Amino acid sequence: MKLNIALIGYKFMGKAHSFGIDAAPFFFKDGIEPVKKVICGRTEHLVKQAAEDFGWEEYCTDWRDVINREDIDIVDIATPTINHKEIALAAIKAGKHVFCEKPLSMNAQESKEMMEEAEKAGVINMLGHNYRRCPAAALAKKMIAENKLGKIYHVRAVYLQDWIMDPAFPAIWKLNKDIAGSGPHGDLNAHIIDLARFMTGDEIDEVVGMKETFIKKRPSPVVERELSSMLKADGSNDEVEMIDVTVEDACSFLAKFKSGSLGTFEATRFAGGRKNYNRIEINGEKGTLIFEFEDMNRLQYWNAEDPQEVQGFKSIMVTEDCHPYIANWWPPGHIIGYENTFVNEFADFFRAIKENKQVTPNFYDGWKGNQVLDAVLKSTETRTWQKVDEM
Ligand code: SOE
Repeated sequence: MKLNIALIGYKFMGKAHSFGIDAAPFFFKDGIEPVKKVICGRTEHLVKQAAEDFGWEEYCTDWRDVINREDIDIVDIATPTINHKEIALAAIKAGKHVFCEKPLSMNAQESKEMMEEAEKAGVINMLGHNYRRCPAAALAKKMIAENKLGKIYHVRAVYLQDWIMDPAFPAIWKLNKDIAGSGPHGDLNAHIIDLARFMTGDEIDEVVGMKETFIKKRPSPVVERELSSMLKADGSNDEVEMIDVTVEDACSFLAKFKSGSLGTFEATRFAGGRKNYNRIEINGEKGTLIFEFEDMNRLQYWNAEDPQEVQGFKSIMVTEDCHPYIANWWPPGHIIGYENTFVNEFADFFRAIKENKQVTPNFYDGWKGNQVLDAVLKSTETRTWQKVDEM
C-alpha cells in the first residue's frame, strides 16, 4: 500500500518526521510504502535544501498548492502552532489523513473544531506526542492498566530545559504568544499532560497554576547570535532592537484528577543543566513507576508487594521482545533513542490508515490536552482553581 505524503514544515520536527517516515517500513513490515512526495516551507532556499537533505521528491513554498492534490494521501503538519488549525481543516476538507505536531492548536476551541471536523470526515488523525512511543512509557501504561499500582494517589511530572537562559538569545517564534500560543506550557507541559493521561487513563478535573517570564525583553529574532557580543550582560544594547517576550519562561500547576489522584506539573526553559529532562512518577497503593526520558530504555518500579527485606526500586531494562515495539527493533540490551519514537509513531499511523482504525493520540487527545492548557492559563490570570471541562 503506497501512501504519498506532503510535509508542511522542515526544521526540527520536519527532520524528525522525515526520518520516522523513512525508517517505519524498514523496521515495521506492514506492507506499507510511504512516499516522501513534497515538503513545504515559506523560505525557498531553505525548504529546497531540506528536500535534498531529507529526501523529498519535490518542495514548495505554499502548502495551499499541495493540500488538494489528488496524489497526496497524508498531510503531515510540523509548523508553528498558529498554522495547525488552518492547515488541518484544509487537509481534512480535502479528505486527507492528518498527522499534526503538538500542541494540537492555539487553544481548546480550535482543537475541538479540528477534532469534530476530522471525526465527521472519517480521516485518520494523529497528534505528535512521541514520548508515548518510548517502550518504557508504553510499559508503564500497560502495568497501570493491569492494576500493578492499584489506586493512583499521585502523578508528579516535570519537563525541564535550559536553552534560553542567555539574555542574548533572540525572541524567536517559540517566545511569541501570537505564533506559539504559549511558552514551555504549551510546548512542554503539553507532553507531560499527555503522558499523564496516557499512563493513567484518567482525566484532569481542575487545576491551579502559576507562570513567570524571567527575561522580559530580548533581541529581535533578526539579530544573529554572533552579535551577542554587542549585548550587555542583561541582553540590552543601543544598536539592537529589543522586543517584548510575550510568553512565560516557566509554568507550574497543581491538578486534581477525576479519580481523586493529585498531580503536580512543572515546565521550564530555565532549569540550568537540564537539557530535555522529561520525568513522570506515578505513586499508587501497590507501587510506584518512574519514567525518565533521559534514561528512556529503563522503567523504575517499586512494588509494595515485594517482601520487605528485598523492597526497593528495580530498574526494568525495557529492551525485551515482550516489551512494546522492541520486537521490531534489536535484541535485548541494544537500546533505542529519541528518533526511534518517531519511527514507532509513523509505523502506528500508517498501519491505522491501512486498517482504517483510529490511532491514539489523536485530535480528541489534542482537544483534551488543550483544555488543560487553557484552564491553567486562565487560572494564572484569575489566581483561582479552574475546571478543565469548562474550557
Ligand atoms: C522544545 O525545545 C522541544 O523541541 C519541543 O518542542 C519538543 O516537543 C520536545 O520533544 C523537545 O523539545
